[in-house]
Amino acid sequence: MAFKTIIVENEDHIALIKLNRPDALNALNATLLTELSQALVEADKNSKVRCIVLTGSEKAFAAGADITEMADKTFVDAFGGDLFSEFPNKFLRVRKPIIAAVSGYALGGGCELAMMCDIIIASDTAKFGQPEINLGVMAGLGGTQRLTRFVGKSKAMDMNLTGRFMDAEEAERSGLVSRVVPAKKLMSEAMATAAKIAEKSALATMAVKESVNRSYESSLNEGLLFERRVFHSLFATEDQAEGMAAFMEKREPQFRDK
Ligand code: CO8
Repeated sequence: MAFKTIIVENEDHIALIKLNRPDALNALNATLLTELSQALVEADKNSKVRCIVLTGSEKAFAAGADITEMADKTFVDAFGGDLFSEFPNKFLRVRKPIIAAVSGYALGGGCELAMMCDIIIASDTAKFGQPEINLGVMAGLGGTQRLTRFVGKSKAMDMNLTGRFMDAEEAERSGLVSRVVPAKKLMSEAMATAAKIAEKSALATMAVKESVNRSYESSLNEGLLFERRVFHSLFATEDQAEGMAAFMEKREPQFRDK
């Protein structure tokens, strides 16, 4: 499918989705959000794809929701039209792991988009922020919720109240990103990580994604029970038998997603 605001490349078992509005630092307008949802749904359905990588440009992962599209909206438009609710609903239904490869600005909705992904790998040039306060509004897609869970209350308040940016080093120290690499190595690191995940049983990687995400949506006891039940259910798969047999036979496993 031809898209206007994103570029999709399928490489081996990886769907690489690049945000592509260079003139607006990949600001998330309605077209981009629709196209991104479509590309994600397609990648999730495509049986060849085992992991998804989402990235932007060297200068910006995404500088937030498109301010020019929001500027004239009223409360009735925003609340009545349930602004920005369709996109996360679709995004969060994707069952395959999604890696955000972030270089440059990840601000507002851009930071929130990265946080909706399963792993964030950052280049040393990355800057994260929730600067909506400077526009007289606040975060609307997880900037007060996910960010608080990732970096704690004090830093989340700091970023949301002052609008200051967090650099890559601070983001790694605070638990927002999983690793920081030199800008030149960002894509090779993200693709190598995706390739590593693609080698695993897809049943197991989907189970991991569901279980880790459950930890944000339930009490510890409920989350632990959910995790244990999913763990039990993986013993119904051939991949479990193969993975454990391969370990004992000192060979590489051949997963068949069965
Ligand atoms: N929306 C629209 N256009 C943008 C945006 C944006 N968020 N960010 C940058 N641009 C445009 C600029 O207007 C400029 O366009 P032009 O060349 O036509 O004037 C072009 O991109 C380049 O930007 P700058 O010249 O400003 O580049 P600088 O390097 O000087 O500055 C910054 C880079 C610091 C990133 C700066 O552009 C900036 O502050 N951008 C706005 C950041 C921001 O406030 N983001 C939050 C937006 S609100 C939001 O995200 C709410 C989220 C709600 C949910 C979202 C669901 C998806």
